[in-house]
Amino acid sequence: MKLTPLAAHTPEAVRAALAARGWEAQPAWFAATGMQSLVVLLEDVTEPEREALVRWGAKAGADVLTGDGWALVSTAASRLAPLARPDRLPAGLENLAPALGRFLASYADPPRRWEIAGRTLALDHPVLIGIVNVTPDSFSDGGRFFTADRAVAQAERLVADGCELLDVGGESTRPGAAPVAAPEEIARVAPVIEQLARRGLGPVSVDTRKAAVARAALAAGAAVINDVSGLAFDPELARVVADGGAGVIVMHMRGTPDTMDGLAVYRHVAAEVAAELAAAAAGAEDAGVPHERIVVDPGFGFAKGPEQNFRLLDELATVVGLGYPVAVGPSRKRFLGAATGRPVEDRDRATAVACALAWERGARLFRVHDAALACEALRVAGATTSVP
Ligand code: PMM
Repeated sequence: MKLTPLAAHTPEAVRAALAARGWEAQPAWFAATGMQSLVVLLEDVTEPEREALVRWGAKAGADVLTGDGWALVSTAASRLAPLARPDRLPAGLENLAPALGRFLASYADPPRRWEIAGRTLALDHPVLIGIVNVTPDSFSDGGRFFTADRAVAQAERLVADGCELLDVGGESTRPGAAPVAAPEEIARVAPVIEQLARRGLGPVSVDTRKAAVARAALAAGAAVINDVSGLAFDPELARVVADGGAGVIVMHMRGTPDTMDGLAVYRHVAAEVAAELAAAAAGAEDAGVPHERIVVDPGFGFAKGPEQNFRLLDELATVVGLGYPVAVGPSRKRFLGAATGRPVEDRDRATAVACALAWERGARLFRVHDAALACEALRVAGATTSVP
């Protein structure tokens, strides 16, 4: 007998091994995802539920570690599946079925498209979002015009380098940045969005927390609202997205850019960020935004310290497990400087590596300042995975 260890961090190795032995693509993919080992952390577990889980684990051959109010379950996806089926569920575990069912459904069939205003973006390959910042120092009309021209030139470069979405922002969200009133923010972003739309550059997203800006941006031709506050800053914003038929990026942060650093306290950063994002996305759906228009983003650098950002990057699968497409924005951020010692203007290589790691963990959209390096890194990362 000859033994070959297979890579198990994704289903790819098993899929390829089956395909090489004559299996058709689809059954090979389903068998490979079924064999894939999954680990789920269960919290708010009652004592009877914990006992039922331990009994089930012993029978099913699953690893179950438990403590007071929690359990960690590790087994193949196909073994976990009966726990999500009301007809096969062991007594006492009824509360587990809905959440597990949702997770397993999105694991087996991850979102492959993102619906935005007027079109659909395919997510079967890495999608680059190019950053177009319109935060001028001079607010004179001349200054604005100059800025708009520069923004269009930057957008042209980003598209040439592989960006499929352009994210126009008129308010800095760095800690200590001066707040920008809605009329001023509109005056910055709307002319740029109009020009990009007129030149067929885009689709365009607007990076804003304000409903009034979102409304003006959609009127100017934007197709996506990217809200770093996760729809928490302006209660009107979710309705504007819903009424405009726009796509939305719901990003995780806590507090505001001025208070967020003091709120970077987590016991388990990935679990907490995912739970808070799930609540924000559910709020969007309650306000009428269809599920297939929502993308979530863990918000690197927002209410997270360097170590928390790296933990979150490593455990991105927890956010992917929510069942929405995941966008990431590590571009040039401080945590990359902490790891490399590089200043902000020399972090595009680190950004490209972070994007490749995020792709491998399930992210599909990548918000970057420089697209050329990230595009190359993502071509390599993308080539290691197949799409069934
Ligand atoms: N980061 C910034 C601004 N907007 N939007 C999303 N979706 N994700 C991010 O990580 C994000 C964002 C801050 O970065 P910048 O000031 O360099 O643009």
